[in-house]
Amino acid sequence: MNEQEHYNESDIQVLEGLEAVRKRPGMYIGTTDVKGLHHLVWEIVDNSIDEALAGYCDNIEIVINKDNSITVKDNGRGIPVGKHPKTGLSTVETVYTVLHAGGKFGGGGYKVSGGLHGVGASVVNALSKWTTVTVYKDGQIHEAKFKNGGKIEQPLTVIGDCEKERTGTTVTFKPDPEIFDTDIYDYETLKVRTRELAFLNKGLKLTLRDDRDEEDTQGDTFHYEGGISEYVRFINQGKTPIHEDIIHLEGEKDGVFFEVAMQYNTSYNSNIYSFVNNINTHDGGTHEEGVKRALTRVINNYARKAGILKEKDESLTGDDVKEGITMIISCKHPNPQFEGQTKGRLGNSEVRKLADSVFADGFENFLLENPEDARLIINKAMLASRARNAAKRAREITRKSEINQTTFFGKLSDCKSKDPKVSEIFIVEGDSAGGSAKKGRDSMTQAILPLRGKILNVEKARLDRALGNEEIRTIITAFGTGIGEDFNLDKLRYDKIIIMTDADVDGSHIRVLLLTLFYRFFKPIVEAGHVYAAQPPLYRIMHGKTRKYVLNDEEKDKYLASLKEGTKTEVARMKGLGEMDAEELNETTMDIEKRVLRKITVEDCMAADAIFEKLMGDEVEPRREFIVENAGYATNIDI
Ligand code: 1YM
Repeated sequence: MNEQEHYNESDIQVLEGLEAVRKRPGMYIGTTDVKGLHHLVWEIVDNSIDEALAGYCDNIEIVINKDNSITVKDNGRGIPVGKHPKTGLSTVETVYTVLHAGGKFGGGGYKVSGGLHGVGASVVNALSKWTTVTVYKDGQIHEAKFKNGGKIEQPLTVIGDCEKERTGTTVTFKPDPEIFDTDIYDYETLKVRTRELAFLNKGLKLTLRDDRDEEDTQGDTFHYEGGISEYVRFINQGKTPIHEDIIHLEGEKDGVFFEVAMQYNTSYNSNIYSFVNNINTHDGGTHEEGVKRALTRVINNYARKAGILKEKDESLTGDDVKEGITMIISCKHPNPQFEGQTKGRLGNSEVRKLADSVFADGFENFLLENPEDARLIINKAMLASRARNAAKRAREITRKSEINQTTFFGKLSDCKSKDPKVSEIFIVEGDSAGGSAKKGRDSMTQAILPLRGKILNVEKARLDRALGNEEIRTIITAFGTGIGEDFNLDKLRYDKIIIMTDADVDGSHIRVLLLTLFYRFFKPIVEAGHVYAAQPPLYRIMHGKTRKYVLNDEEKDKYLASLKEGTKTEVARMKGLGEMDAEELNETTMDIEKRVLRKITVEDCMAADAIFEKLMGDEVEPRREFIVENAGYATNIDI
């Protein structure tokens, strides 16, 4: 009788606990939308992963069943089946019905479950219509069943025998549709995280299968002996690495395990992802800080010692050495402290030192043993540094220009009007065309900025170099918007920015450079539709005393066909802007009434940007060919 009463009491407590979860599911799993639905899977899988981290499990299967219930199966030791001293229930029932029970039972090891929300198996059970737990252990199959939010339907019972060697836990649960907005699982969502878990836990085999799909009988199996190295390789697919080997370093201290894998590619972005106990630390933390600090220090030390970075050169910054890096940082910690609003930051201060020393030692060795790779890595960081400084200079110049405009306008012949709504600027290729344009313009509303082609040669011109270019600096000043952090579209001094270049290779060069410049630094100007290409005529047709300019062959043929025969007709192909006199230029290309402009879109700029990147190679001939073959979009501007 006494025992019966006791059982009832704890039974009531248990039910109250699970009821609390059902009342406020958000507190335990964040949300009850599709995200929360998927969260349930990881709560169960986490228990299997813990078992893998403890060294007893190397195979996990996840199945979406036909009825949108989920089965998770592992080959670990199996949840203990004995009676639990405190609850009087079997351990399996305790783990699945007592809130926060999971963590208290495990002896040592890393507990990944309970990371973000401190929840576990009992929460999944509380939010499920039904749950079945099967344990294979000591030659027997044990089963417990729960229904309606974790009420015990069938206490743990031996339901059969199995081979003595067979051990493991299988859990099937059906999320309660009364709790969740949706009960349909998304295969892709589960796949991405399953793959990630395989990368983060090397050697562990994870299989995901969709039994709703009649054709998918195999599912996807993820198994990476290389762990996070293979994660880096995966992310860098489709990018161009600048060194062959992925750098993979690891170390351990006082039960804290730390590892990092990285490889540089030719892009300008960095992909750095960090994890603690398989949980993504979006906001970084001590593990990330340790690595970044060491990365910057080691590269600078090496570059100085090797004489690549001279005494007069300023040190490379964290941003410089990060350019083009793909890096995965993974830390397994027995007692992680998650900080910040979203608990996405690791706070344990001892990890900073561990991460720093593991990374610094290993990375320095890598550089010493691979001097060729070291040179490529450092060169990349130095180019990033130059680009950063150039952008800074350009910003400073535009700032200064507000103080003393005339000094910084260079060759700009500005218009008299200060009203941006009626003002326009022609960026003109070459001094001679610039001269004609200046004479032929309406000086009230039209500003002329001539560019000298040679200076704008894109050979090896990275944007930092471009920004070191005086004329480009003048462009920035003339626009008045500033650049980078200071950019302000409202300050644009012209309503129309008109690129006026020839339809030849050199003209393409300049266009590609300008469009790239606009795309990277003045995108809002392009988006707002302020950038245009002038369309100088391709032919001049004299018919008796009448003169006619046409933009392309089609127009020429049409015009010629319409002419009266007998009168003398002369067709001249216009070679370039430079050969037109002021009057001609005005009449054909600049006069607001007669000219034809083509609006430049962001897509035009993107295409130019892609070409620009290809142009960065060292060999001249393929580059020249490339321009001639691919600058078609740019020549179209002139059609
Ligand atoms: C499909 C879900 O839960 N596997 C699992 C869970 C446990 C163990 C093994 C386990 C842990 C320990 C000892 C230990 C859990 N046991 C407990 C508790 N798969 C799944 N596999 N023996 C077995 O941590 O010492 C909680 S989870 F608390 F009962 F030990």
